[in-house]
Amino acid sequence: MAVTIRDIRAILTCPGQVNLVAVKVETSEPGLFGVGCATFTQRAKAVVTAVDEYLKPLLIGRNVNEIEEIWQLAYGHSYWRNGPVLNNALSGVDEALWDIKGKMAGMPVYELFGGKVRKGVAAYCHCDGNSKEEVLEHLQGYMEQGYRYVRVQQGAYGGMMNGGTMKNGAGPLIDPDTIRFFHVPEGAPQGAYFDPKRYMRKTLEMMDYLRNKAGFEIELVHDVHERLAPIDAVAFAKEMEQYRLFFLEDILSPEQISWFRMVREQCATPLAMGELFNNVNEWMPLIEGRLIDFLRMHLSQIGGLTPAKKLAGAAELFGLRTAWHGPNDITPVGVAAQLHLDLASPAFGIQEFAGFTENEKAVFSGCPEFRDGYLYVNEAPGLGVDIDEEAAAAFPYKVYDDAWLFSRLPDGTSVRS
Ligand code: GCO
Ligand code: MG
Repeated sequence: MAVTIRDIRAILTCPGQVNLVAVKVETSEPGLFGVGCATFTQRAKAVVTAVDEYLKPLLIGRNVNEIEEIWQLAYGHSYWRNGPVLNNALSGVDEALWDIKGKMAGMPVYELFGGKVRKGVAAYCHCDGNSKEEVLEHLQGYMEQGYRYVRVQQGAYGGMMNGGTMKNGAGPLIDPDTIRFFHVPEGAPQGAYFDPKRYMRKTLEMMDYLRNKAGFEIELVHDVHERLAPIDAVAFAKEMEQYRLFFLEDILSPEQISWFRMVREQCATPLAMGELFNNVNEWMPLIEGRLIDFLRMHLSQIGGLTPAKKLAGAAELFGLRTAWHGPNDITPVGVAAQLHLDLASPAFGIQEFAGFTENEKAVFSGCPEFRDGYLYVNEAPGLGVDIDEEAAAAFPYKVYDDAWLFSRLPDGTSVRS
């Protein structure tokens, strides 16, 4: 008698700075359930609706063993190709089904993917500061914690003044400091102002300083976060080549990926892209053309472990590596799902990691552990992470502070973040 899906529900909780969505899939076998990650923090409530109103009625009663069948059915059932909301909802069910399959097999999920090709997963963390000196100080701190890979930024993304974000939306005109600092026109609206050319200059100065002070042993990454005009991105990648980055991330927006060819023809700075991708048509040209080096997809944004497993295979065949997206807008279940894939992938590159707050560890048991530069799963069958729904309810949804997403150029032009 096949084990079937008995119930599916989305669990929305905000134990840290951002809204997290987990999905619990309960089965016809008493006590057998799975948990997956469906976190799209800027649109968490839309994902909850997609899970509870669309996937639940579609999938209840189906055989939990048939993960690929369920993924293809759920993906195609919307007819129009999935975007970020539906992909996240599908990811929550998909990862929960892999969790269930591991529990039924009595094995951690990495065993189902062919077993470990490494004993620990090397991680990188985020290092920021308002000056190159402050970035160096923080970098040295992370190196003492055992990190051998560190992302370095000076002033968040785009080098925003003092790394802060302006108040967003309507309201009084922006403060006098911003007006002076960015020389904005009269009547300029609120926003997170940044100056692309200043950002380039300050970041190159920072990199030069860090390499002079910290040397080339420490692997550094930097995230441009789509803040440059394409031709400036080409120049920036070329100037960064001397600093031997582990990778330079999101130098272009998803709408401008055709410019990657020009970058590739002019420099050997390793390139990373993918956290904003939802659809195979976005990443295939970059993989086929070997136009980037690291795949940065957010697993729930592309539909979960099932598509990510295929992407890791494509990376191996085309000479790319994985660097799954994983700052603070992902549940510990989602982190564990990435790690199980990282442990079994020959094409693994590096894993982004933002740590867990004490409240997140109170809501999610079995969180992966960081020790001396490496991440470890807890070896329990499945993904190894569970959610305490009562504890989750104690941290209700918070309106997302999206001020940093109202990015503006010095003349007030609104740009993507
Ligand atoms: C990264 C990302 C994040 C995103 C965030 C958006 O490389 O970790 O760029 O910092 O900005 O995930 O919600
Ligand atoms: Mg990024």
